[in-house]
Amino acid sequence: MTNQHLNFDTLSQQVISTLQADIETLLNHANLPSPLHEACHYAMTGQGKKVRPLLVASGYLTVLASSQAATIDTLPLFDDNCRRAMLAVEFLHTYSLIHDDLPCMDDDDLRRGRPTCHIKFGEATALLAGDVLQTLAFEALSADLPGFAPISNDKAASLLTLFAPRARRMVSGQMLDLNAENKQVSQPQLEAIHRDKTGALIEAAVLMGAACADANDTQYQALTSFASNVGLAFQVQDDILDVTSSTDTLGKPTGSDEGLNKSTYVKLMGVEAATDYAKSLFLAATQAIDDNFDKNSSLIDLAQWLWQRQK
Ligand code: GRG
Repeated sequence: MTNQHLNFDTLSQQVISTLQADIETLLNHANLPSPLHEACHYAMTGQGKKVRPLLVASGYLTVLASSQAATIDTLPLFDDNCRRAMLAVEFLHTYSLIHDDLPCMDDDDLRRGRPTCHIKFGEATALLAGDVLQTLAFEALSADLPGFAPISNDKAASLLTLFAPRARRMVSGQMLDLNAENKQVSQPQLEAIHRDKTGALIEAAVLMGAACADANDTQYQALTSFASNVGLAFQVQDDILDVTSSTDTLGKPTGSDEGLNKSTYVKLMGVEAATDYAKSLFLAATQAIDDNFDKNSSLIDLAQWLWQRQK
């Protein structure tokens, strides 16, 4: 197998199986009391798409392929630091979903095709599960973990420097989003919300993958452009799917944006123009990779896979 011809399904399978095992390792390492362990385990093992870990792995492989003449012909495809970064983004993302579903936020009772964490375990446990998953995301990037080579101080510092401010921006974005409920917002205002709420973690995922492969400044710039376009496209798509898809397909309730009187791209520009906008963002994202990396980058496959969800 070479990176140039790495099939996206193969990459997804590798990411999912590696992540599943590593989630168990990190949760067992945390030794959480009951029912906190069960609540975290439940939330972390729902049928999520694993977009952010896939972005880490694809960012890593894209940089690696362009910086070494040799092809990647061994399994596993990613190194231990890359596994840590995949864990960090999935733990942080799942924490945000648990808290976002709480009655004081979006008050949703379905997530990843199952009852939300607070419906299953109660609000207090769900709140703590979100809290501890957030802590574990940072631990994944820095602590000694069974089955992982120790991470160097330099690498841990560079990953944390990419991750921490973007984790913080996700929460700021959520505040801006709450502030915008029941209000008419402009497109630039909506964009500012989502660049933080959704985009920042997507950016962290790609850049941490790149950092694990020792990306240079030009590569970081291209990957930042890719991630920022994909991050926004992903949110525009989420707004569209909220009105065009079904609860069964998404595994979460549809129509919830309307119910909460949220500002969305669909409200701002209608489904058709929002779809065109998402497409243009995905195209801009792939262009940034095309211009700077091998055309067979798995980041391009990933952007195309995300775009296909639309159809
Ligand atoms: C800190 C409470 C708190 C919230 C932060 C990220 C976030 C803000 C809330 C999550 C809810 C939400 C609708 C976010 C928009 C981004 C988005 C589309 C999330 C869903 O991500 P997917 O589709 O989910 O990757 P899966 O379940 O597939 O992992």
